[in-house]
Amino acid sequence: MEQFCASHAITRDIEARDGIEIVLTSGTRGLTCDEIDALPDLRLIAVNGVGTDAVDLGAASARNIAVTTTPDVLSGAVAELALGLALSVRRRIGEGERLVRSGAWGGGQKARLGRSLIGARSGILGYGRIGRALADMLRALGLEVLYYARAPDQNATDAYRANPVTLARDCDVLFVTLAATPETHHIVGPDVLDALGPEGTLVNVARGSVVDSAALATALHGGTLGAAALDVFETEPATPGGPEDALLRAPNTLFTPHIASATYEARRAMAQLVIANIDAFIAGAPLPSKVALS
Ligand code: 8YV
Repeated sequence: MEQFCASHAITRDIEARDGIEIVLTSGTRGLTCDEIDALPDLRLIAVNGVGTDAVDLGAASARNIAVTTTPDVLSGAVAELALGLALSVRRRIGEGERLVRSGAWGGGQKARLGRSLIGARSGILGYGRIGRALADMLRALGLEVLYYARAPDQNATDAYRANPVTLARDCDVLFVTLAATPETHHIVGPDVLDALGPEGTLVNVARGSVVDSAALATALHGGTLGAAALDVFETEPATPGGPEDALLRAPNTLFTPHIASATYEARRAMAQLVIANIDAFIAGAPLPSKVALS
């Protein structure tokens, strides 16, 4: 395994031990190369989530360890949070709520003006299961939907844009729903934010690493980007005074603490799918939602 591990320190709370065949982990917790290395009998990594970016897939594949996730069952929950974030940040619902609670109801009408979502052009960066579930919701609200993916989807009714900058230029609200991979790291950088512009809104429910948060903070503070709503951050948890501080202090923002799949309904279905995968593994049956590893 040596060639795959960046370091050989066991960085988190898994100690080397024999006999462990199955690890159940979350999408954000994952399992590092060192941890995989420390578990010589490991045969299955069951992820309670869809993100595999925190799992060292190379190390898993090299050891022929199966990896499963919980696709589909959380798509609606994640998509609806993205929709809620877009509506809330554009209509300034969070700011309005704070005005009422602080007793500053009469803060002036101009201060309360927002931008409508209905009638806006939406762009979806990443047209997988979650992106397509969101597209269905946006279309149902009468919004025009554009999307970017590595290749056009032949079954899509939505209009394709060949790169993220063109997508951002042609939409008012850019939703980020793509998987975090080395290729998508900082895919939303200064060029995409510039293209989205001072009236544009960015919504990220994917992973923090796909957005260059320093560039995002600069764009928001400088007014070259209209607004941003984030459920995910490059450093989680994001805390005042921490690495995301400039972002947390930026105007026209709305933040949630990585809760996109956190509904009773989605989490119950995710748990059932995780258990179905583990049961199938124990029974020696095909795994219901196995990740294809190269
Ligand atoms: C969860 C996620 O926060 O699906 C993912 O990859 O990030 C989220 O759904 C997490 O995995 C819950 O365990």
